[in-house]
Amino acid sequence: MDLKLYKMDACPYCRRVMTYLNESGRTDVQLMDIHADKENYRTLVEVGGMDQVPCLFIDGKPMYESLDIIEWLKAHPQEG
Ligand SMILES: N[C@@H](CCC(=O)N[C@@H](CS)C(=O)NCC(=O)O)C(=O)O
Repeated sequence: MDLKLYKMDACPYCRRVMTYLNESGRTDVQLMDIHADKENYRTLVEVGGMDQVPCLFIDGKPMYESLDIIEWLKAHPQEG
């Protein structure tokens, strides 16, 4: 499964998801910083449809809302 988290450092909702990722030790989520790379920002808006982070792309399909993202990650543990 391809997992990409669109995020930015200053966002408390992104930090909430990052805290979960760090605490769980999960390593299968690629981090896509929207400030560090403008291409990430463009993809977020064009594919996701909203200028809002955090957003988890699950096999290319966007999921917004930090609590929904954490819930989804918990329900779908890292494989392998
Ligand atoms: N309820 C959302 C809030 C996300 C949110 O407000 N993110 C801010 C950054 S901290 C944002 O992207 N704001 C820009 C916008 O909503 O257009 C969540 O929990 O993920």
